[in-house]
Amino acid sequence: MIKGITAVAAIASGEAFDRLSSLFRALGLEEGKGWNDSTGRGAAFLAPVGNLELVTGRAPAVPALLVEVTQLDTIYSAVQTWLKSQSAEAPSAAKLTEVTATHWNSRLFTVDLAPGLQLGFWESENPLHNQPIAVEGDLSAAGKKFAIVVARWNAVITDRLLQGSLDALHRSGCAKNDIEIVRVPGAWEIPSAARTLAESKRFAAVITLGVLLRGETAHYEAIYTEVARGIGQSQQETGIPHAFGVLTCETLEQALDRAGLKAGNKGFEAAIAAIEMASIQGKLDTANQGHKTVRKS
Ligand code: DLZ
Repeated sequence: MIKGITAVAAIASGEAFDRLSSLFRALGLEEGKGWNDSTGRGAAFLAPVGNLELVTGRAPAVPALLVEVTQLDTIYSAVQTWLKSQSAEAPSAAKLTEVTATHWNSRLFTVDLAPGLQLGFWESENPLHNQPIAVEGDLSAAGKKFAIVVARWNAVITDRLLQGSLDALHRSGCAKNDIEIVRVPGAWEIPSAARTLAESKRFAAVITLGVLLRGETAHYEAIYTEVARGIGQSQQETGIPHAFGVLTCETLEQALDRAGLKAGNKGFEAAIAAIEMASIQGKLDTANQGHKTVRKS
């Protein structure tokens, strides 16, 4: 079964290699496993969608390294910011073109990072290729505020969940000052704190983190049901997305596996869901606002 396609790009110098890696990191591309030995270095960057495009005859007038994006203008600003941060080290190397329309129904800009190293960013004007239109969230947390409610009970686990959530938020562009963390005694206290935060309307989403261990928790089912109901009710009644990162496990070992050992980090996953839902909620609110305006006129 095919898992993915790796296109290998040979970069002429170590300096250009470092510049390109730095730009990809600044844009939040997820890093894969790199390598470094006496023969050279490799840096892997993972993209949600990968293409290996074979071309014969007329080659398209674009750089060989092309990154497809959504929100091209935001990416343009991010690249400009990155370039400014680099200018002291490499004053003359980088050149950024304007965003221009291509003959293949897209918009594109390029950046010259080093001699012989040009990178292109593009956005299709018809990314769905006539598929039915769906409202979809993006995974950008930049400029949005998030609240995290985390239980201290089983802190050895919940601290890891919290680290996972913070990792996801930071990697998605959320500023440190835009994250508010509230620590509560146990899972039982999560719903009321989450609700207070959601009612303040200061946050795009609330992330809830806790661990209930069946073996250690008296009335486990009753507590779990109430915590889940309370978080769900807060979400529905305030209209603020709440991500559910409350683990329910048989044993501590199982909980550790879900907090970053063997089965991913559920705190990271909850934060990603919160970021996506914050984006969807924003789009739905905008659509509803437009609908109201149309009905009034
Ligand atoms: C009391 C209790 C128990 C037995 N087990 C857990 C647990 O597994 N996970 C958790 O987050 N909290 C537990 N608690 C604490 C309650 O959630 C609550 O904080 C206290 O009962 C005080 O109201």
